[in-house]
Amino acid sequence: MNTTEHAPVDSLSADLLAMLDRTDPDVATLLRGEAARQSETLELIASENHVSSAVMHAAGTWMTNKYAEGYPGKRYYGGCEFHDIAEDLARDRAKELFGCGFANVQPHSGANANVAAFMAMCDPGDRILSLPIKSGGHLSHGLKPNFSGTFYEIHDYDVDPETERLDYEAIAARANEVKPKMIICGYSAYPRTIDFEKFRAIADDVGALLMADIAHIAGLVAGGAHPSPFPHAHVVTTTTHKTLRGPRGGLILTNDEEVAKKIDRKVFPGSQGGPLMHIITAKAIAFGEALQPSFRDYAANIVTNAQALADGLVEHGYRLCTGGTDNHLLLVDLQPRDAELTGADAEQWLEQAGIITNKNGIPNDPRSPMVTSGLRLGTAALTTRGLGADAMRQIAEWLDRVMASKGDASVASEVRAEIVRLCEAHPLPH
Ligand code: DSN
Repeated sequence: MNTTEHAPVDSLSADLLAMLDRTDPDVATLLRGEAARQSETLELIASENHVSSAVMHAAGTWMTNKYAEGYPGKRYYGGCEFHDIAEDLARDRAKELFGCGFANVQPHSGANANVAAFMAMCDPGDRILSLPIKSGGHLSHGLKPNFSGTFYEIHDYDVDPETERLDYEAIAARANEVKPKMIICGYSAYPRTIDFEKFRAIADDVGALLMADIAHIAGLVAGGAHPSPFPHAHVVTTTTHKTLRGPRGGLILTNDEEVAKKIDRKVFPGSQGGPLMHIITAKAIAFGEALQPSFRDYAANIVTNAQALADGLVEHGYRLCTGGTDNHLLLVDLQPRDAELTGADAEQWLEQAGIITNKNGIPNDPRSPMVTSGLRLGTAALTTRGLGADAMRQIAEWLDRVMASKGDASVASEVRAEIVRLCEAHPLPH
């Protein structure tokens, strides 16, 4: 993809680029390219977002230089005075944001958060009931080559083959058969509201623990646009960089004091060493931003935009898995529009036009995960740019124009020029 490599950047970034021009021009060039790529393209990957300048720059400060193994007040290294303050701020803000009594902000990622949660809640070999990746689950919920599928006995529940939605009666029946130690809810490609209360009732009926992985919807939960997993889940894991719009990282939450003690032990020293204090500092800032009243509007707008994008695509003849969306993402079945069209082709053609997406399997997809019959689209990053429902209709038209052209280069370049104009009118946050 060609970019101008002249994206408008904030003054701190400009200083960094000027320094790198002298000391490491190769890196200066790639950073300018990436800044321009993000500035001039539409980001529709459902798990991505654009952080504020404060979050971005806080992740590159003096806080990166420090080892701080342990927890505030109980470190294995001297010199942690300000790191304790940063971690306490992040923990307190996370608890306030999600309305719970405990937060561990040290997981390096959502997958790392899940490692620690599994270790805290279960023993190796225990039975776990989860949605498989092919139906919208996450690889850390039981995929065979992952730690989860390697060390635990994983059993599946599935979405209903007709409605493609969670069928709580069928899940209850499956839980009765399997008698799992833990049930996992929360997904990577499920466009509908999750009923955490029903999941807890199913878990209680079979004496199981409930883990909610809210990585995708954390920003919606924080902003009141999706029901909270509290007080229902025994443990909640999430990433901090998707709809929550923080730095890349993980987070574990609970209201159960016994679970909390185990989580702290299983994060450190159980599965990690030194926490990334620069990222924890950036998490504190992001949680502070999410506590502002404006974040509630942001969360509501993400959902309104997803529904407008869904309506636009349906008008162009696409089928949406489950028939639509309640959250930030759409899972588009490409087959009814064009039986030959694959997710892999669509992803590549759209990128040429400046629309960034990812191919995604749909329930019962006959194609392989590297090809797929679907596209997953999300509106968190578009909403951060300040785009609204009218823009979503226009984006649906661009998506269709590019896919209908089957990768025609002149169509891609025509759409790309229109997208650059829209992006210039809605610059990224500084
Ligand atoms: N890989 C992420 C996603 O794209 O949904 C989940 O961790």
